[in-house]
Amino acid sequence: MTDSPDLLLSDPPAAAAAAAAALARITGVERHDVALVLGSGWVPAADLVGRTVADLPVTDLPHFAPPAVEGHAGRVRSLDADGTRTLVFLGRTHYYEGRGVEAVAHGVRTAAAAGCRVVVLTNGCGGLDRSWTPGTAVLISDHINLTGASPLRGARFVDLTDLYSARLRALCRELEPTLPEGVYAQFRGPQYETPAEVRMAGIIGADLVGMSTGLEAIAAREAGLEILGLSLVTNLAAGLTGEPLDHEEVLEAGRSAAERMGRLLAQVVRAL
Ligand code: 8IG
Repeated sequence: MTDSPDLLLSDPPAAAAAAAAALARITGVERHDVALVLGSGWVPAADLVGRTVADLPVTDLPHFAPPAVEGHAGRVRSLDADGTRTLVFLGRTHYYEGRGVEAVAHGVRTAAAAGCRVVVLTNGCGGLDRSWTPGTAVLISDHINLTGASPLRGARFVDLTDLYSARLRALCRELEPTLPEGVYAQFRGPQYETPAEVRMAGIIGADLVGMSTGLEAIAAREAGLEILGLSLVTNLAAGLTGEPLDHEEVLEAGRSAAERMGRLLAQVVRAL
């Protein structure tokens, strides 16, 4: 296969195929079953999901960028979760990094090219429901894409009904009946919202505000993956507490929730 630094822009599926081929070669794992994308607060949970078969910097795979954010580790792991071959991205490329939608979608496209049928997209985000204290996990029921961008090119009229699989959400609620559900609004970032933007998000139907996941979910649907979205509320959205938002607080909420989130993901991967 031809490959060049420009392939990600000229032919994203070919770039994903190249990355999947490198993944198979480096890990010795020919195909994977499930992919996990671990966002803010979820990275430490990876250790609890399964036995590590291989662990590499994501930049060892073609067309992946190094991580830009503290708390996003920039590694890829192949895990064996009682026989389920699990591809874990510890960290992701965000739209606000300015590398384009192709870089944002490259992980889920690589997962699909590696054989995955399901992707679990996780994130840390702000919550609009005051009862969701930092550390609350929420199932994503739907999203509102406020980035103005799309990972799709040309006249690709992809259906987004049931984008966040009702089957997988029901399965999660069987494992953890108290898991609430919410609509995730993706802002472009990297700044957090103003209090007025948070009020707007609530009025238009959002329960969660973040800077990832939506664009990845669209690309994952196009690639034929079944999608589970899980948010970790690391902070009440701006303006709801009277206090400013602090990235360090966000990281701490993740560290303290890691074990619960890891157990949840371990159960989910085994139940798929
Ligand atoms: I962690 O309050 C985290 N990520 N947009 N707003 C947005 N993204 C976030 C937030 C938040 N917290």
